[in-house]
Formats: sequence, structure tokens, C-alpha cells
Amino acid sequence: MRVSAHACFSLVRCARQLDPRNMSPAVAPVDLNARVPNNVGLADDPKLRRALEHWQPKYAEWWNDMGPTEFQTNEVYLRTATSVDSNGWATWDHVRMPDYRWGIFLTPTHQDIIQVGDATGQTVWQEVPGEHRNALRRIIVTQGDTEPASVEQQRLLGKTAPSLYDMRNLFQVNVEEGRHLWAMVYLLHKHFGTDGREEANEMLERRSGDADNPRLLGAFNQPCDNWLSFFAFTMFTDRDGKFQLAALRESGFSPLARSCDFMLTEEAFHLFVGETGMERIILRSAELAALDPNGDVRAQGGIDLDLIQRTINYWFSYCLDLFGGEISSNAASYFANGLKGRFREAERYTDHLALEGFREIPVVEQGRLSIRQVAPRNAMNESLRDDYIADCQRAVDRWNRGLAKLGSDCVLTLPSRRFHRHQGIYSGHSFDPQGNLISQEFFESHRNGWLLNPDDEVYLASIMKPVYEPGKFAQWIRPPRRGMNGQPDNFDYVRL
Ligand code: BYC
Ligand code: FE
Ligand code: FE
Repeated sequence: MRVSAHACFSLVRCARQLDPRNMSPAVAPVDLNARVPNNVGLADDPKLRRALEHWQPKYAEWWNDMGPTEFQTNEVYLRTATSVDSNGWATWDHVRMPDYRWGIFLTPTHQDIIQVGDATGQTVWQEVPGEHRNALRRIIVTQGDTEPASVEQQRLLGKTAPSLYDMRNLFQVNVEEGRHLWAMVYLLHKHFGTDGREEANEMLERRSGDADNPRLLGAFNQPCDNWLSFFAFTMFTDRDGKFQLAALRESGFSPLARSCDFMLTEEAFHLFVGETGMERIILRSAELAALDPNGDVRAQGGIDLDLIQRTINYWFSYCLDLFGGEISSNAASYFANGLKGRFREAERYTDHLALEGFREIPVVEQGRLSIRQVAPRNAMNESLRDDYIADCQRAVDRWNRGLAKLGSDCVLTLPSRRFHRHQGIYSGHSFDPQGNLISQEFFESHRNGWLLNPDDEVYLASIMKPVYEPGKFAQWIRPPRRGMNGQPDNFDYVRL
């Protein structure tokens, strides 16, 4: 959608026209200078301000339509980033979500010299180099698209929150994903002209799971409508965010690198929600099994570890897809051109050219797995996937240590990277969770034992009943070790 130059009606009328319900605070027009905390000089940049003034009412309308249902007028105890320094990046207050101050921040200091690919040693770019314009736009749009997608996927979860603590965390994640969208939209408006404005609008038009206009990446079109999936999503999908943002913070395009660097501070909280949320359910499950005379977790209203394992298999495999093909010329050229690095490229690697040696990748040839040697630049997606898998495994090991401490002999695992894939060289083949090549028939006959199945969905829906009393938690999840920002157990995280 193109914003015509003469579309000069005021912000107030624009917002009204877009949404007749604008009496709700959700679509109140804002004075961008006052409302958008930033360190990008918005006050002195009329061109950028005009672009954002056109986009902001559409964002407000999108938030109203596709953001969290029902709780828009309730006050939520939220952390807002109001500046990049240590006392401003986490300002806590009870605010209504539509009044959240979505800001635009770049980490002020970052590397000056590119340390990726053929551009290694050059000064970082403050403007988009013409020859990399399309690739950078594509990367920024792909990154940006995931942010509103996740909010859409999670929009109904407030209605079944297992506690006010968890509900607050959900909404915190949602508003921060909204800010991540602002971060990418800023780059599009500031650096990509008319194309950028169109892309920014389209980001508010695609919808998660929509048959005609879906989100760009697979995992962001999967339903996430119960809290076990929410915790698995923030554990596994937001962790893809961590690794992609880390790869982009190595970018030679400095505004992108510095945007992603700041986003990583918020991402850490999303990962905390996912990892500890899963852990609280897993340990609760072991406690309930010990309590029941037959070891039957469901009889005690809990979530059995088999179901949790199927959830891990489901979300982890969709998230492996988010790293793209194992052998990718896109990834090779992003690296060669200094647009995207490896995880902690600057600190962990001394050879930033990656022209030597090869990476061994098992491929399916003539009905069996055999090893192919791949040039390291073409295996960049696989390299990032390795670091991602190791980070996931660290969390799973921690959960298993917790289970062992409770006397459970159950061990949770990550499935093989070949299992249940929809992108890359393993898609189109069937593998069991151990990574053995199997027939499609065998896969289908075991699918319900390996992946979330319709009965699981029914059971989960049956126990997802809201618990809105301060300090109380649903039966199937442990309380957290401590409150958020040092608050007491019975704190009113959300004022209902
Ligand atoms: N689904 O060369 P290939 C986050 C497409 S999450 C659908 O193998 P490439 C967050 C690909 O686009 C982080 N399509 O892959 C988390 C290409 O299409 P075209 C998001 C897929 O390009 C939680 C074709 O397949 N950030 O922040 O090397 C909550 C062949 O591509 C998928 C980024 O992704 C898929 N899963 O790598 C909120 C960073 N995978 O060109 C937020 C930016 C691949 O043939 N993105 N395709 O039409 C990238 O760097 C790369 O685009 C990818 C793919 C890593 C995603
Ligand atoms: Fe994000
Ligand atoms: Fe996130």
C-alpha cells in the first residue's frame, strides 16, 4: 500500500477513519516527539517524523485488532525502555498496553570496523550501500515480519493465563515484540524510501496463519493457543530471534547492527519466560507424578512429560527451519558481503573470511544418508543452527537435572535436526526423532506419538483455565522462584 504525498489529513482524522472504535485509548493519535522515546534524533528529522506519523495510526489500529484481546484497558505492570542508558532502559510502571511508549533505540557504541566476509577491515556503513540494498531490505523485512506475527499468535492467551505473574510476562513480551517491529520499521523508513514505507505497511497487513496473506516464515504461521505452546515458543522461537539478532549485530550496516544489539537486551527476558516457564511445568509434572498413587500426572491435573516431549519435538523442529537451508547461497552472499555474521563473529573467530576448509553435512542420496563437503560460506545457516542447538541443549540439560533431583527417571531430549523438517535438504524426507531415515508411512503411523496431536490439544484446552487471583497459580505449573522486579507474591501484576 502506497501512502500518497497528498494524503495530508491530520493524525486525528486519519486514526478515526481507520478505526471507528478510536474512542478506546488503543488508537488515540500521538505526538510522536513526546510519545516515542528514541535516541535516533526523531525531533530533528521532519522527514522521518512524517513517515512515522503516517505509519503510527496503522500500527495502533493493528495493535487494537491483532494485539492481546480483552485486556487493553487494564493496567499492566510493564517495563518500558525510555533510553539506552542503564537507568532508562528498564522503567517500571502500571500502564495500559495501548499507552505503552514504543521507542526506537540504537546501541550508541558498537564496532567501527566490519569483521565479516570480504568487507572485513572496512569502516561500517551508516547508509545502505546501493549494491546491498535489496539484500538488506529482505533481511530487515524478514526480521520485522516475525515480530507482529508472534503477537498475533499469542493474542488469545491472556484469557487462560495460569497467574497474573504469567499474564504480565505475556504482555511484556507482546509489547516488546511490538517495539521490535518499530525498530525494523524505523530502518525501513529512514533508509529505504518509498519501498521501505510500502514494506512497513505490508508488515501490518500480513496475518499469522492467513491462507492468502500469511507471515513470511513457517513457525510464525503455526497456532500458539495454549500456555505450554507459549512457553515452548518463547523458549525455542524467541531463541531463533536471539541467534538471528546476534548474527545481524555483526552486520556492516551499522544502524541494523546497533538496532539488533539493543533488541537483544529485551530478547533475554523473552528467553527467561520460555526457559523458566517450561521448567516450572516440567518440575510440577514430576511432583504431581510422585503425588499420585498410580504416577498419573493427568489425574492430578498436570501435564505429563510425554506430552511435554511432543511439544518440544514440535516447536524445536519448526524453529530449526527458521535458520534456512543447510546449504544456502543466500547465506553465503550475506556473509561474503558483510551483511550477516556468525554468532559472536568478532569475539569467537579470528578468520572472518571463511574461505578455507569445508563443513561436512549429511545429505540424502539414493535413499540413504551420505556425507557431503560444503564450502563454509554456504554452510553459514548450519553454523548458526549449531550454536542454537547447543543453547537449547543447555536448557534441556538443566531441566533434566531438576527432574533427577526430584527422583524422576525421566529424561527429556531434543529430536535430531533432521526430524520433521519443512525447509532445507531434509524436508521432503522422513526421519525419526533419532535422525534415522524412515519411510513416510512409518513417520505417519508414529506421528501422534512424536508430535503434538489432536488429543493433546483437547487435553491442554481442558486444563487451561484462568487463575486471576494475585499470588495463585494453576495446578499444572509451579510458582516462579521470585516475583518480577522484586515484587511480593501477591502483587497485582495486572489490575483486572
Ligand atoms: N519458512 O537460502 P535459504 C524473531 C525461504 S525470529 C518459510 O535456505 P536463507 C522472533 C527463504 O526465505 C528471527 N520460508 O534460506 C522470534 C528463501 O525464499 P526465496 C527472525 C523459509 O535465505 C519470536 C528460501 O526458503 N529473523 O526475531 O539462507 C518472536 C530458500 O532460503 C524458511 C530472521 O530470520 C522458513 N522457515 O535463510 C518474535 C533474520 N526458511 O528467497 C520474533 C533474517 C527459509 O526462495 N532472515 N525460507 O523466496 C534471514 O537471515 C534469512 O532469510 C533466513 C533464511 C535465515 C530466514
Ligand atoms: Fe522480537
Ligand atoms: Fe522475542
